[in-house]
Amino acid sequence: MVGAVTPPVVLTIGGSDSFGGSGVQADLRTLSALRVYGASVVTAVTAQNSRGMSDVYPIPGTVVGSQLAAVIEDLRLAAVKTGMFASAEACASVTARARDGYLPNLVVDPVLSSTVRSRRAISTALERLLPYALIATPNREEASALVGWQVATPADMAGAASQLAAGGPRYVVVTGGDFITGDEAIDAVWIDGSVRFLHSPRVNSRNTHGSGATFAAAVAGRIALGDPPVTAVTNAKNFVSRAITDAAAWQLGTGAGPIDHFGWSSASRLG
Ligand code: PXL
Repeated sequence: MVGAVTPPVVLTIGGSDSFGGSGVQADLRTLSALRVYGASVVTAVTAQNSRGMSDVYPIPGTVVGSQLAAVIEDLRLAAVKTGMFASAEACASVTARARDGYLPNLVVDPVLSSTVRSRRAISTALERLLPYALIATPNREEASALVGWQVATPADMAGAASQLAAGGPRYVVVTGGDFITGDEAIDAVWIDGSVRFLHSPRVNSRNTHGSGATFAAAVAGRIALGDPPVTAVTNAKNFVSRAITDAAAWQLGTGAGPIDHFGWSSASRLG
């Protein structure tokens, strides 16, 4: 019977984006597009739009812990994704649950927003969460903050991926969506002892708001659907590339607009 199969569950832990294009909103949209059921633990409320972030209001660590307790005592999680933390305490409450084995197939997107007050303390707290991650997905800037040196070139991305993998995660993807050589964007993936580069075609669009969150959520969603990690990464990358391409002509907001999670503007669906 159609609809009789219970969907897998992914929990996303992160911030609310008032603009709607990134954070928990992007994660739930991504999971829905993949036909995965999404639960959410909110770590911060952000005031932002397509032109940037104006304020971050942290949710107290105890409140983050309470949301987490409610979810894990009731739902069987297939995978978990973390995004923005606005306090070290909130991150630590997640790390405690990860340590106790409640957060399977953990994908850590180590968001380090410059708008957050305690950026250094959060970075340190994230380093304590990373050993429990199956996959970490920093961009070049986040990777730089975590390794303590400037990650610029593809060789740097490979070095940072291996350095971060030494801290725990089995797989590390240093995303370089903003790093274009020729007609390609490059990501460095640490897999089982060596680094592989993934190439994707350059997409010319300023509508990329939420593409990092979407990538990590798609990785978690694909893992929940049964993909092996490397396949999940490749599928997630294709998902994001397609979503960026499809939203290239969208005019939502006056800055960097959102991406097309559901393929509403796919060429195949037009007309
Ligand atoms: O993609 C990074 C990110 C995650 N979570 C929230 C955000 C952002 C970037 O703006 O606002 C809530």
